[in-house]
Amino acid sequence: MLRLPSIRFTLKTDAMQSMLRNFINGRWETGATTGASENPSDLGSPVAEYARADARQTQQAIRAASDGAATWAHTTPQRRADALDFVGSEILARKDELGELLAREEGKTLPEAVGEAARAGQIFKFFAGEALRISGEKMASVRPDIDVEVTREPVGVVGIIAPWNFPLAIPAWKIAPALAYGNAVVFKPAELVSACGWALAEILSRAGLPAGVFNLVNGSGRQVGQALLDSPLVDAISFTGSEATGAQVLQRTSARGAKVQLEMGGKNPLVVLADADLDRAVECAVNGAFFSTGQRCTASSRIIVERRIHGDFLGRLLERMKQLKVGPALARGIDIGPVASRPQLEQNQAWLEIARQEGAEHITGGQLVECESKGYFMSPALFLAAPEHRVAREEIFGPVAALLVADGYEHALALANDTKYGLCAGVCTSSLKHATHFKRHAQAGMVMVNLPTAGVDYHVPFGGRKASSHGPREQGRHAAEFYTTVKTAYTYA
Ligand code: TXE
Repeated sequence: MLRLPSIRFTLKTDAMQSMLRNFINGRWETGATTGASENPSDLGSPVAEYARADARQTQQAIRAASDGAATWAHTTPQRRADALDFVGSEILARKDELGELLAREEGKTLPEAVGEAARAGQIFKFFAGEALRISGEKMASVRPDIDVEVTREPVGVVGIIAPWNFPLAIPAWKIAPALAYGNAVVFKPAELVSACGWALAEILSRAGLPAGVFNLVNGSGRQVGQALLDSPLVDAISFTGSEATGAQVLQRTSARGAKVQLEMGGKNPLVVLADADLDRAVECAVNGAFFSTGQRCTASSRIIVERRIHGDFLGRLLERMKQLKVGPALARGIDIGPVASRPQLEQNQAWLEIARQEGAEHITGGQLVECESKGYFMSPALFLAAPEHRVAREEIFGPVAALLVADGYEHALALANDTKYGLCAGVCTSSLKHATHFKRHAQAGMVMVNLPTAGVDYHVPFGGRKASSHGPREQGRHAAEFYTTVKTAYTYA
C-alpha cells in the first residue's frame, strides 16, 4: 500500500547544495547545463539550482514516455486512481510547505500560494475519481444485428508546456487528467519556477507510476519546448503561456497533425453597473485586478463603470487601493507580492509609459516600492483610459488596470466585448435582467456575476474564446475531450 512519507523537503535550507534534477524514465538525471531560480521578494537568496535539459535529453524523455504509454494505457482504472489519489493526498498534507516554496519562487503572497497548493491537491483528487468514471456508450446500429460501442482511449504521449504564474495548479490541471485518462507525460515547467515543477515531479516519482509514464524536463522553450513540439512521438501538446508563443506552438504542432490545446492571454472586463452594490464591486475590482500581482490570465484588467456612479466608485476604489500593502511574499499582512521577474517588472514599467504617452490619465500607483529585502515590488496602478488606448486593449500581466466609462448597460456590454480576447467577463449588478443578459451576450468562455473575473472552481470547464484559447476546454469532465480520442466499434453477432 502507498504511504505518505514523513520526510519534508529540505529545499529551504539545502536548495543550493543539492541541485534539482530532471526525472526521465524513472530516474533522476543531471542536465546539459544548470540554472538557478530566484526569489523575487529577496534577490539575495536564490531558491534553487536546477539541471537544464537540452533537446537531446528531451528526446530521451519523449522516447521513455512513448515506451511507457502502452503499459499505462492498459493499467486498471483503480491503479490510475490510486496513483493520482496518492499525489493529491500528499500535496494536501503538505500544502503549507509547498505553498511556502511557491511564494518564495513565484512571489504570490503566502495565503494565495498555500491556496494554490491546496487547489493542485484537489485537482489530483478530482481526477483520481475521474479515472474510475471513464464511460462510453453502447447503442443499436441502424443496421440489423449490429451493436455499436463508443469508447474513449488515451491519446498517447502528451507534452505539457506550463507558464510561471500558477506553478502548481496549472501543471496539476494538465498532468492529472493526462494520467487519469491513460496517457504518458513529458512535463516542461517554466524556468522561473523550476523548483515548483521539481517538487510536483518529486511527489509523482513516488506515486507508483511505471518508468517513463511521467517525465520532468526543465529547460528553455527553445530547446526543451521546441523538441516537444517537433517530435513525431508526441501525440498532443497542452500549452499555457503567451499569445506569441502559443501562435508558434499552434503552427508547429498543426504542421505535423498533433492534437493541441492552447490557453493564452486575456483582457478581462469587469462591468460595474449603477445598480451594483458598490462595496462588493470595489472588492471584485481590487481582487480581480491586483491580487496575485495582476499576473493571472483571468485578471480584471479593464474595469468598465457606468457614468452615473463613476465618481463614487472611483473614490471608493482609491480608498481601498490605499490600504493595499505591497511587500515580500512571505511577510504577514501583505496583499500584493512582488512581480515575478525583472523582465516582467520592466515590461510593466514600460506599459505605464505607453499609457501616459497615449494620453490615458494616470490616476494612481505604478511606483517601485522599497522593502527590507531587495525585490521586484511595484504598487498597483490605475489609469482612466479610452477604449482605443493600448493599456485598455492589450494584456499587461501585472498590477495595472484601465478604467473605462460607459453610458449605460448596452454601451458597457459593447465595451466589454470590444476585445480580441474572450477568456472571462464579469458584471456587478443587482438587476436580474442585466445579469441574465450579460451571461447570454458576453463573448467569453467564463462569465462572473458579482464576483471577480479571477477565481474559478476546479471541477468545471476552464477556457476562453477568440484569441484567448484554442482547442477543447481544460478541467472538470470536459478535460476528457483533449486527453482522449474516441473509438467507434461495430460488432455483428
Ligand atoms: O511566456 P511564454 P513567458 C504572458 C504574459 C507574460 C508573457 C511572457 O504577458 O508577460 O506571456 O511570459 C515555453 N516553444 N503570459 O515568457 O514564453 C516557456 O519556456 C515551446 C500569459 O513566461 O509563452 C514556458 O514554459 N515552448 C499567460 C511556456 O512556454 C516555449 C501565462 C510559456 O512561456 C517556446 C504566462 C517555444 N518556442 C505568460 N518559448 C497567461 N495568460 O496565463 C517559450 N516556451
